[in-house]
Amino acid sequence: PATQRTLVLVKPDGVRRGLVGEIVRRIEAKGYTLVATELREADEALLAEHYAEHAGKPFLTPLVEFMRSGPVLALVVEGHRAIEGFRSLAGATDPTVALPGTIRGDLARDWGLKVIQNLVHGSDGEESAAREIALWFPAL
Ligand code: YYY
Ligand code: MG
Repeated sequence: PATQRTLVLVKPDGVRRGLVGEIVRRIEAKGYTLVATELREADEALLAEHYAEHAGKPFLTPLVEFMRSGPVLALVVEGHRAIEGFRSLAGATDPTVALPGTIRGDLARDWGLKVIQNLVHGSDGEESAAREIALWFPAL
């Protein structure tokens, strides 16, 4: 498929730390297009759906608690191979080993908490992108 859409979240740590502009700048500088954005406070039901693949994992409860700790910026980002491309911009899940040059590698660190605060979420495949976009932006 040519053009893809992916769901990106700037997590509460990114909003709190004033990194929304920097993160959106990187997405735009890469050449992707913003299709929709919304700043919102996610409720537990939305987050349980969003993180359904992680049901039963030990980090799910602290993850949902963290994701409810403040507003998140949800974005739909579009471009050729945008799903893989944003994952590449974001870097590895663990910010300690995420490569410099990536959002997580440059801007996040391990705070020694129960959950990894790594600034951003990006859909990990076409199926999850479609599911997550429908969840966060039902009108799209
Ligand atoms: O897709 P990505 O965000 O890179 O990682 P996932 O494996 O989907 O995990 C979602 C989210 O959960 C991750 O961004 C941080 C947190 N997490 C964690 O705190 N501890 C882990 N061992 C794995 C994930
Ligand atoms: Mg994931």
